Amino acid sequence: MLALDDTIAAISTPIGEGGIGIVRLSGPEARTILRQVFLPAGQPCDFGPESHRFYYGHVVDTDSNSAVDEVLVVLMRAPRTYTRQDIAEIHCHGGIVPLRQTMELVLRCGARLAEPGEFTLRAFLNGRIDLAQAEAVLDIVRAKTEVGLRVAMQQLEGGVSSEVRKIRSELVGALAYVEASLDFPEDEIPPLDLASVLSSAREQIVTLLDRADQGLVYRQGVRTAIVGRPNVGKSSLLNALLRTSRAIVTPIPGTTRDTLEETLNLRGIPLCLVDTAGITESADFIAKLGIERSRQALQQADLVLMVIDGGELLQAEDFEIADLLRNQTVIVVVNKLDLPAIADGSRILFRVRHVPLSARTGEGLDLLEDAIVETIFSGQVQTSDLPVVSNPRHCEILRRALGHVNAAKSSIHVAGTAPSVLGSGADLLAVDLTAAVSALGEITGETVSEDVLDAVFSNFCIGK
Ligand SMILES: Nc1nc2c(ncn2[C@@H]2O[C@H](COP(=O)(O)OP(=O)(O)OP(=O)(O)O)[C@@H](O)[C@H]2O)c(=O)[nH]1
Ligand SMILES: [Mg+2]
Repeated sequence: MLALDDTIAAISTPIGEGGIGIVRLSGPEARTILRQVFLPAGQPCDFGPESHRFYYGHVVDTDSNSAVDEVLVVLMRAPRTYTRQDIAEIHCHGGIVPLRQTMELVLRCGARLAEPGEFTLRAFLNGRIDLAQAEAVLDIVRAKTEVGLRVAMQQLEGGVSSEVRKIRSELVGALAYVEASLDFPEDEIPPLDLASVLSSAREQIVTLLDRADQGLVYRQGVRTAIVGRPNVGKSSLLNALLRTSRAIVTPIPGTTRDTLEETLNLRGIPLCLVDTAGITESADFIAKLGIERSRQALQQADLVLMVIDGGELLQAEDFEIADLLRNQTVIVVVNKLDLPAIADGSRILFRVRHVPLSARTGEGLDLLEDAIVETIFSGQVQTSDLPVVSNPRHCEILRRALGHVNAAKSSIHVAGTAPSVLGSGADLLAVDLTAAVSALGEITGETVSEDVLDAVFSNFCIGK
């Protein structure tokens, strides 16, 4: 997959019926293959083709001499292309059959079926984008909200990469200094305040990691389970939050039998809301299966909205459910605020936040939304103009790099900082700095193994 000298091809639009469907080629033979399968309308001899210009005509199967589809094609000559190679695109009518046939033709003419993400991989291997930027491409495709998209765009434009590169280059400077002191102990080396370089690197990494909590939320969303005993208004709450009548609501306990998921864009945060079957002891066989799913949803949730009925006395089941939530991030929703208040909601999960509301009238819903946003961000205000790390792979690397920087810091105490006194600890210092520098390089892809590349690009779809 790391080879660049063959020509890859893929259907780059989703499979199914669409307005158009695009077969894309990248590689040295893209132009030749395009000329083989495409017959331009009008004066065929004119078909250079000129770069970055659309031509109208037909894809023709030369074996059977039959037209496969009426198309527009464009050839983009390297290097002004997505992959920095020659790229050809054939814009077919968006049906499965013409796309398949066109694909078969280009494969017959010598193209190879592209692996998932291989176009973007080529963009990376050819140095057009770094690895973090390549990953941002996928995040853009998958962005669930506008804020998620903005975070991904910043990453694509190199925001995250440039922060990481800055830290890395400071550490490279420190490493060069330590190595010079080791290699040429006699020489006069301009002094460098290693301790402050390391402190500054540490601080910058910590800041990136702090902001990453938000980045992860915007990229991955928050799984939010709505739980409670039957009939307290869980499905009504789901509907109220979604502002549609998505789930069935009835006065009969046990209405919801299975978990039900919907995505909600809550002020830019993608919430995956899961409505669950009311948890109760008295249940028939089918209901028990549903309740088992409720328990699973509860365990998998990042955030739990526990609903209680404010219009009734608290029941043993409420307390049993509360018991299940001890290690979870929870907001207690005291529902049915429109009815005379009877439940003493404060008696349940008293350390967590309680929000009284009425799912029926909508009163208090905005306060719940505030509470959700504040809980997710632990009360921190969002800063959206700074580049935000939003990729778990990057977070893991930053944590690793932080470990190496911390280790280097403690080696300074052994080694001292002046070149003349950089004693036995200097070797250690060099090892830790090298590890930190190399780790940070994995984010941008300067130092990265084939396995990591495989892992990153296998998440892409074919044709991207
Ligand atoms: N007065 C009032 N009634 C409500 C409110 N929210 C829900 N209800 C009523 O409570 C009953 C149960 O509502 P659901 O939303 O189906 O409750 P649930 O928790 O999903 O119930 P199960 O699916 O059976 O576990 C229905 O009759 C709703 O109309 C509210 O805020 N005020
Ligand atoms: Mg329900």
